[in-house]
Amino acid sequence: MVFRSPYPDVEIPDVSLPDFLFADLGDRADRPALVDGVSGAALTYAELAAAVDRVAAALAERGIRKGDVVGILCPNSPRFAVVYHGVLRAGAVATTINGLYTAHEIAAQLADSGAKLLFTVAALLGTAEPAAAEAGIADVVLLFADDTAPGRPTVDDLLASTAPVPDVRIDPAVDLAVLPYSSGTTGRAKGVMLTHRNLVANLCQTTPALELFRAVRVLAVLPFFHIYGMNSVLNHGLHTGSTVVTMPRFDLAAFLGVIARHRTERVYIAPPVAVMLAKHPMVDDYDLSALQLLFCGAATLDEELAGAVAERLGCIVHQGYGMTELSPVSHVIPDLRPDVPLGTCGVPIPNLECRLIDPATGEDLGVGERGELLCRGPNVMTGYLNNPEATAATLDEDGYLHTGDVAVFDERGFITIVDRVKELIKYKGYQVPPAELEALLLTHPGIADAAVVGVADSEGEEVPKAFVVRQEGEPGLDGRQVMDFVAERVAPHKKVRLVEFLDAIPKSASGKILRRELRAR
Ligand code: 4UV
Repeated sequence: MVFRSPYPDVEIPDVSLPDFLFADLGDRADRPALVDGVSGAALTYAELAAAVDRVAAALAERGIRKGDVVGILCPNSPRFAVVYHGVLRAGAVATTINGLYTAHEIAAQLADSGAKLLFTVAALLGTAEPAAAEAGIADVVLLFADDTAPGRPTVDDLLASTAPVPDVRIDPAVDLAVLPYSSGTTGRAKGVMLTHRNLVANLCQTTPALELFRAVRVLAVLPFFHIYGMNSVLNHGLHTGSTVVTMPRFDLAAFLGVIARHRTERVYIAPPVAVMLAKHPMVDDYDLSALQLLFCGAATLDEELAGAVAERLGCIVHQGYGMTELSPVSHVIPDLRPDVPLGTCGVPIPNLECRLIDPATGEDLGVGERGELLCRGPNVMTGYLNNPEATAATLDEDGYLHTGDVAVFDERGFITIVDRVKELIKYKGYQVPPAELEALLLTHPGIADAAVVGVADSEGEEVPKAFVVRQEGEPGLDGRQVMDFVAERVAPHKKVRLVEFLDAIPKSASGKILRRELRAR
């Protein structure tokens, strides 16, 4: 059975993302497109479009050509958007990197994607510089001039370029726009190949269900390096003529202060923020009356929690479901429908076909049955970069993307995510690929074997737990040592937070870790 959207299909223009957003500014030219939530500095749509052209021209001058990959390792700011769209306007491909990554993690993404230039900020040079050196990148450009890094090329230099905007022809259905990294259903993080059409399609597909999202002030605290912050917050905000108010990182007091000061009507979050909004006393100290809709995605949102937040803040709380490989949205709760169970992720977006299958037999399932969610549509990635095996394991011959999530459709077509059949762990909405941690643990001389799975901690939060088999003759290795070993080598969200020692890791006859068995312990 194929599940479809209650909305009719939408038309997807055959244009590049920068053309889609900036070719015809109409009456929005003089409206603020981006505001720095901290400093208050603003950029109008016309200023943004002009700056994007300058960056594209300067990148071409620096030798960046169509199809080249450019790394962006920066916290959210209006300049992030200028650089990101400048890269795309030049016909290049943006690979966006988590600012909390270690130098080695950054280098791995830069090298795997084949990046030729890296944008960063002075505060991240400590990891960016060794990473760029490891990946063989000589061209590192700072977003802002900084006294601590004098003499470095900056975006100001790029904006001063008088070169012509490069005349690149972008074929939206073929040419890549971005390469965010995701581990997908299995293994290490891989470059997710998203074309201009994928991103434009998802903006068009989410518009009918999110009519209220037009011309409002939108808070962008979710990081732009992740597809949710990048396409659903930044690009969707620009597409709807809204003002996108940026925050470089999450801090509860600053977050509440920005909502109050900038009177943002739409705020996008992941579930851990919902917990704070429901429980933290500080929330009462701020005037959050402008807030109309709190949109939550990236991990399961508890229905009761959603209700508590809605009641406390007096706003609508809605959920969506997405995945990097889906550009990223496939399901949203329509914003004109407040009478829906808050625990659901809403309905399929237009132009999308969904199926549920029994993961063991591949048999199609119907309403009320639990099955793996499959999606097909114009927002589905073209594949994983240089990885045909992983692509074939995720995208089937009929073009359906196998999400690795187990879902149920109700009679009204609303979907609830109930489980996962993939390895992926989500810590506070961020991806933790178990394969990466397992490979790292095996490099410890005291560890003979290891497996990492997601388990619920005492607060109900999913956390990475390592099952470890000690090397013979290493009886002294304890859990703290294992956690410290990992913590020194990975970004904070990937830390192992629980450790249990076993005599052997349970595995199938073919040597696959029996994760279900470990999770059930
Ligand atoms: O690849 P990724 O890190 O991507 C995301 C994207 C989430 C988005 C983006 C835009 C939206 O508007 C929105 O509502 C959500 O997180 O991780 C994908 C996996 O995260 C889990 C699920 O396991 C995906 O395969 N996940 C994402 N959203 C939900 C979720 C959800 N609402 N409920 C349960 N799990």
